[in-house]
Amino acid sequence: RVGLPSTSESTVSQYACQRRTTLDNPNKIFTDAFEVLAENSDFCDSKGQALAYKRAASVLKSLPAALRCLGDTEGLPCLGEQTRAVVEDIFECGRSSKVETILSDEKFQTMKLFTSVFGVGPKTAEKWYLRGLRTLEEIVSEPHVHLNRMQQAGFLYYADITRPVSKAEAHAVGRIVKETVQEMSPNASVVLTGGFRRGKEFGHDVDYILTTPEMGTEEGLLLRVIDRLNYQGILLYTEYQGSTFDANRLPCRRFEAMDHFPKCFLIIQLHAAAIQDGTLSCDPGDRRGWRAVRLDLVAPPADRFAFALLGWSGSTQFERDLRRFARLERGMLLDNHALYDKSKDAFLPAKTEEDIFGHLGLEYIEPWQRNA
Ligand code: TTP
Ligand code: MN
Ligand code: MN
Ligand code: MN
Repeated sequence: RVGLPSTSESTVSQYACQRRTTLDNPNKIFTDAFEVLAENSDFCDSKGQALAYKRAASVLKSLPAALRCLGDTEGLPCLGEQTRAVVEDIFECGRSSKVETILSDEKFQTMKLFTSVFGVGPKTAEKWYLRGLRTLEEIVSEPHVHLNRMQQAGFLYYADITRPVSKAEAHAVGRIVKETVQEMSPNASVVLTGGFRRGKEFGHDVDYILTTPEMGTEEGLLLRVIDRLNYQGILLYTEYQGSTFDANRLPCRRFEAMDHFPKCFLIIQLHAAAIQDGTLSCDPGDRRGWRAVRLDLVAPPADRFAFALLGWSGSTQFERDLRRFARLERGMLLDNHALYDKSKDAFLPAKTEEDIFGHLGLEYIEPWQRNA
């Protein structure tokens, strides 16, 4: 069993926050299959089953080498009968018939197409599917379909938004945000988060955290940044959510990605001239000289920066397991805002992510090792 940890030397933790998961994934053939199964379960509203597939994929992503036989899955956490059967299928036939069936299923294909539109979740997609709609053209031309503002933007910029954002484009967006912030608040900081902080080459959007040393000024700063981008004429879509943050509220028990900080979900125009090497990841035939990019900005108060950074850096699976580990192994509650120790009945403050890992008694995991 060369290359894989045997049970005697080291065991793989059931918690992603106790594993180091880089972007190089030697088990992609298996994890891709699990991710199709997870997505299908999510479409069918089987949250528990979806989570089981996501956990299995996450465990395999953390392994230093490819599985060589079914026996290599022995002793691994989060791999049950169903996931082992998929691994066995892939070893025997080079593919999983269960996955092939889903991929060729009309409902799955349609749900995948509809949910690829910004602002369309599984609920809406299913409603459209049950009405007999099958293509994006049918949706926009159907008079009885009501689209909200977000979905309208999703259709309008569909081609751009579904095209992956490159690292160079993400940094170009960061420079625009930094320049804008600098003009108004020289002490404020703009920090990259999300998938690009984890080292990804491509992403579906760009995520930055804004914060000011003067507590209580972050919400105003974010609003002025939005104003300024709007004045520059590069804002194509703006969805602003004001703060609902309450410092006395306990961290939430269940995993939910949404937090209470002031934030915005934007679509901005990124011009080729703003990019270091001057090339946009667009069709070569595209003569506009710009592309639309999804940008998320969040503005936590300074004393919550570390929690927000840890929460927004992802991956989602890593975040889920951090919170589950805190609750089940340490009797603590963690979310994007705070860490609370139940036995001490006290909030544990943190200036850095290292402080949070320290409070949890976890070895520090670098952002690029959080691709669980
Ligand atoms: P995403 O931008 O959705 O995902 P990503 O950056 O990991 O991957 P991609 O390349 O596809 O963009 O979310 C980033 C993290 O932010 C994710 O762990 C969830 C978290 N998040 C919150 O904590 N609160 C929120 O309100 C939102 C919208 C996201
Ligand atoms: Mn790896
Ligand atoms: Mn992102
Ligand atoms: Mn995002």
